Order: sequence, then C-alpha cells, then structure tokens
Amino acid sequence: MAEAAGDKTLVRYAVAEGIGVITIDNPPVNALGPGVRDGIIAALTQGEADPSVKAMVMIGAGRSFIAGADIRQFGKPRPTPQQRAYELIDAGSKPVVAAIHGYALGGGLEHALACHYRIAVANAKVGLPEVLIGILPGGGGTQRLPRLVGPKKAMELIISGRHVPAPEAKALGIIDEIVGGSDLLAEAIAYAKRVAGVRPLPRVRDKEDRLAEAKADPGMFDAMRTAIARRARNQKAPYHCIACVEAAVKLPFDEGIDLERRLFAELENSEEAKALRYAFFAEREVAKIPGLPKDLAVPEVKTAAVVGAGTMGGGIAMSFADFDFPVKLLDLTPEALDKGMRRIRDTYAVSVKRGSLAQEEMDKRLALIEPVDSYAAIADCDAVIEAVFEVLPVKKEVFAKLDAAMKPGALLFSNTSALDIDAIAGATRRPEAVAGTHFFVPANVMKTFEVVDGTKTAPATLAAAMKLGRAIGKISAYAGNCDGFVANRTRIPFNLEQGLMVEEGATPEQVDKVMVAFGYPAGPFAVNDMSGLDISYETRKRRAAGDPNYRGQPIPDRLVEMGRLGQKTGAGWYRYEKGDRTPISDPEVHRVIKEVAREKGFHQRAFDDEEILRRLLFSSVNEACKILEEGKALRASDIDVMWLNGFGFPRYRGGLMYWADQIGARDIYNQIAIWHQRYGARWEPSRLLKQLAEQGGLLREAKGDSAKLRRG
Ligand code: T1G
Repeated sequence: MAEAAGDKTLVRYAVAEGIGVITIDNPPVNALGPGVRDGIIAALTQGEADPSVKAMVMIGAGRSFIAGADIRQFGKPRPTPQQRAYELIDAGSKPVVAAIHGYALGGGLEHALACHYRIAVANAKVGLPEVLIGILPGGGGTQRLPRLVGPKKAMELIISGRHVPAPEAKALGIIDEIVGGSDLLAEAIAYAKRVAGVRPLPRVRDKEDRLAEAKADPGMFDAMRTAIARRARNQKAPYHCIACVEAAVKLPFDEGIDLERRLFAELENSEEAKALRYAFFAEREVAKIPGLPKDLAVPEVKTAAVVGAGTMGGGIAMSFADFDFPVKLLDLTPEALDKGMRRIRDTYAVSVKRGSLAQEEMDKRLALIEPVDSYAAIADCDAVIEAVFEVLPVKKEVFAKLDAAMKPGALLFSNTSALDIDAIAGATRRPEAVAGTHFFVPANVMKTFEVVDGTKTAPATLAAAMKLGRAIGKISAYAGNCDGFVANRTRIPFNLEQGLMVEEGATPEQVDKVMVAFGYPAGPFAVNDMSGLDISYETRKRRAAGDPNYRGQPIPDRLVEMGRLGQKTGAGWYRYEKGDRTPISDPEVHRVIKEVAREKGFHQRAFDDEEILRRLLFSSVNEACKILEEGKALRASDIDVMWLNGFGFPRYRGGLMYWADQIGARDIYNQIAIWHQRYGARWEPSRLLKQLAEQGGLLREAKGDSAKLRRG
C-alpha cells in the first residue's frame, strides 16, 4: 500500500469544539513509520490553515502516544524529509498540546517537546532511549530537553535512556499537567481551549534559563564523560549524546540541531547501532514460541508460592514482590524461614541505603512476601516454584509433596539449573503441569528466565510459564530439556577453556584483561571469585563422582582446598583487602598454578589475547550450534538474548552469535577444525556450523532443527 503523503489511516485529523485533533493510529505502539510523519505534517498544516481552529491536540490511539521512530526503518534508504513537524509547530501561530498516555519515547517525546504544552495521564512514561539502540535523539530532543530540565538532568536522562514516570516528568518540568485520565482527549481539548489565547506561544526552543546551569558548572560535560568511561568503553553513542547537550548550551538552537543531525547520521549505521537494534528485536522475538495454537487457553497466574527460602528462593520471592505480585515463601523450619526473610530484608535495606529504593517501597514489597511453613498454606496458589537444593532425590520428594498438596490445575515449576525436568515431573501424577523456570543469580536482578520444556509439559503450561516470567520483569526464553538446558550448556565449554588455558600457561589476569577489554564488566576469574569457587568445586566433585572420564580442574580444586573460596574468604583467584572488592593479583596463585602444572606435567606456553578470546567464545558458539541441531533451542537469537541478559555479554556487540557473524561461520569452523585436531573431541565441530560455513549462512539467523523441536 503506497503511502500517499499524510496517510489518513495512520494519522487522522478532525476538529472538535474549535480544536484540531491529530490522532496517530499506527498499532501496536504508534511508531513513526512510513506515512506517519507526513500524516502529522499534513494535519498540522490543515489545522494551521483553518481559521476556525484556535489550537491543536496531538494524541495517540490505542495503548500509547508515540513510541518513537520505526526502528525497522533504520539502516534503510529513506528520502530526506522536506519538512519536519517540529519546524512546523515552531513556525506555527496556534498552540499545540501533546496529550500523552502509555509511552512517549524517542521521536514521540521529541514531537511532544516541540509542542507548546504537554499533559499526561499519571501512569504514562516518557523518555529518550535512543542511546539504547546505539543512536541519539535525532529529532531535536538533545536541544529541547536541556532547555526544560537543565543540561545535567538532560544528560542523565539521555545517557540512561530510562523511561520517566509522568509524575517525575511533571516535577522535572517536562510535563505541564497530570490529568485524571478517564477521557484524555476531552481533557486535552479542554486544556487546549484554556491556552488557545495565550501569547507568546511557549516554544521550548526559546527557553534559555535552565541552560544557565552550565555556566555555574562548566565541567559537567567532561565530568559526565569521565563518569561513563568504564561502562561506555568501545561505544560512540553516549559520547555523541553528551556533545549534543553541550552544543545546546554553547551553540544557538539551530546550530545545535544541525550538529545533532550530523552526529545522528554518523551513528545510524554504526556497528554498535546495528548490533543494538538486533538485540532490541531479538528480545521481542524470544517471547514467541512457534506452533502454539493461537487460541490456546493460557492459565492465569494471580497467586504464587516459592518452596525453599534459601538464596535463590528468597531472590525469586523478591522478583514477585518487586512487580507487586503477592507471593508465599515456604520453608519447613522457623529457623530457615527467619534466615530467608532476614536475607530478603537485608537485601532490600542495601538498596534503601544506596537510595535506589524508598523505605515505604521496601515495606510494601516485604508485605507482599508471606512466609509459611506448610504445604497446606500454599495449596491454593495458581503456581509454585520449587527452589530447593540442586539434588534430584530432594527435588523429586518436594514435587511428590506438591503434587499431593496443590489444587487441581496448579502449575508446578522447578528452578533447577541443570537437572532433568522429566525426572522431576515423573515424581508427580500431573507431568503436563510441570516445567522448568530457571532464574539466574541473583534471581531478583538477572532478567534471563529460561522456561524448560519437559517431554510431557502441556503447551498451556509452557505458555503460562513464559507469561509469568514477563509479568515479573524477566525475559522469558524457551529451552529444551537437556544437561544445562541452553544458557548454562553454552557456558560449560567456555568455563572449561577458561580453566584449561590457565593450565597451558595463560594467567587469570590476562584472561580477565582480554574479556574486560572486549566489553565485559568483569573478567571470568573475577566473577568466579564473586560467586565463590566452592560452588563450582562441588559441581565438579558431583560430576567426577558420576563420570570417571570427567575432566576435572586441579588448579581451582587446589585453591579451594587451600581455603581460597573467593571474595568471601578474601582470596580466590585474586586476593582482596578487607571491605574492598577490588581484585588484587596474588603471586601465591601463580605459585599454585606452576606447582600443579609441574605435578600434572602440563606444558605451559605464552598466549596472545586473540587466542584467549576465541577459545572462550568459539567454544560456546560451537555448543550453541549443537543445541540448535538438537532442537533444544528455537533460535540462535534466543541464545544471544540469554547471553546479553544472563552472562553480561556486551550489548553493543549484539550477542554471542551476532558477534560470531562479524568473524563469519567459515573462519570459526576452520579454527575449530584445527583445535579439534590439536585438542580432541571437546572441539568436535557442530554439523550446523559446518553447514553454515559451507553455505555462507548467518549464525544469528540459525533456527532449532524443526524435526527435533518439540514446538513449531
Ligand atoms: N519501532 C518499531 N517497532 C516497535 C517500536 C519501534 N520504535 N517499538 C515497539 N515496536 C514493536 C516491537 O518490536 C513489538 O513488535 C511491538 O512493537 C510491541 O513492543 C528520531 C531516532 C514502547 C516500551 O527505543 O521500548 O525515535 O514483536 O513487545 O513490552 O530521535 O516497545 O509484537 O512484532 O516491546 O509493551 C526510540 C522502543 C526509537 C522505544 C513497549 N524508541 N520500544 O514495550 O511491547 S529511535 C524506542 C520500546 C527514535 C528519534 C529516534 C517498547 C515499548 P512485535 P514490545 P512492550
């Protein structure tokens, strides 16, 4: 459908009580796709030219105002607009009121900032999140927002990209009035009539008073550059955002706009922006499980319970409370319950102390977590998540008790991170109601939520688990039932190579330096010290007990046996000063590495950084391909979403498989084939990888083998 200028279906214009009403109607989020911008311009032109019209209102149809430019259009050729709505409004003689509900983000908020007035319902959210997709606000946002909220706050909002709740936006001066909201359009027309005669028109571009703030603190821009240096390394967009806000203070408005346009154009097709756009859509795609009946009746989960008040159980209960979800926390002894609730209280108290949580909000969340000490007390819940010791017999015993206690139709989920879901479900008479819901550590923070599909899991149970994850702010991702499911399974070869390279001569410091330079917040050895070396030590012991051929890790075993458990004992791969979490290189560790290498006859050699990076990540790429071959994952992009939100993979690199495509399946396959020769079976190349290498296919577009997939 060729969109004529001003596509009437996407943007409607009508006059009501002398007010021109411009309604944007481009579901699902009124993105400024093809035809929408022209439609707004046509409507503004019509309103300006109509003498009976005293003022105009801009409003969104459906669930939102405007969620910004159509991200799908980026990177595609498009005509340079002859006119922009912002210029038309600035040149106009009649006031325009933006009436905001749902989201006003990116170009959406920029349209509103160009309007003379902004009103919003209380639960609306506004923001300029462009930096999250590797660009900057390219529709005047970097020049108008500082004029409303001051340059410092503008930088904070633009560089964080956060969505600002309407009450806060009102306090900041972005929103002029919060309205009741039962009939936003009627409220907007009334407001427009009230301001129709007010002159001069309050154009944001004319406001200079808040810019003076920078005169009192001229160093604020460099201070922000320093403040973001660590988390914005290897990226351009955050720095271009600062440059634009600085221009708003130092240049006349129109010159600031020109700079904004130039820097926007520079970023639009950057590798960073392409990778972040990929991540944006991958995080939307991951929610979709192909093959589930469209009319599937998905059970509603309104009440939930968690079994096990340990670290994971407590974190899971907090995830529910953090999203206003009442939850019962079950443990069988008052001591265990008290300890669990104390840990939850302490965790919230740290956030209150840091100022990231208000005391009353902490109290509200604690009140949503009800500690209980019997299965009978949770029997009526719609869903229960088991989070007890990661030992199969214990889990089976709990599921047998849940099966006996829970009401018919209740959903039984397990937070196991690796155990066989079918074996757990087999302990009940309702395996169709059982699935895995694997939280990552810490459960109340990490967004990845693996939903594990058992052989007998019903489609409705699976869909309900996916939906429940989203309801508590997680990114739900499908995983087939296999050892380590998807995310952890892709991580196991990485952890093995990490340990083996130290046996072969690489140092923990060198490996960590490589991964931090690559963009990780911390290196894998420093992360091991954070989570505790004893956890993986116990896992290795369990695996060795079950498999005589299991390839142990004698060096970290030695460290643990020396009592070096990581940060919690002040020493692990690094040593730590009392009360300080900064890893300090420790010659004692190097002595242990040399000692074990001598004892075990490990040949040690020098490593270059490139080899370290590739051995770690290629091992996971290869495993990810094997998982797709087996139909244990739906899409390669799902695995990327898991790595971005579960393992801290640098977002501006798109994800593991997206990054791998920058090198190419053929080069990766060739390298792995060499390592297969040199190191043996653990590097056996995946058939899918070989196929993609031969056909020049993209790893990020690989799908789970439909013949093997349970769904789709
Ligand atoms: N463009 C294209 N599609 C979009 C979109 C957008 N801006 N926003 C959402 N969608 C699609 C999404 O892919 C999904 O599709 C459906 O809408 C529902 O989204 C000039 C240049 C608004 C908070 O960065 O943050 O403006 O999967 O599942 O959880 O300066 O969507 O159903 O097919 O996410 O309720 C700036 C991006 C753009 C906002 C709603 N704007 N969107 O979240 O629904 S750059 C953004 C969001 C810009 C200007 C610049 C969220 C949301 P499908 P959803 P949700």
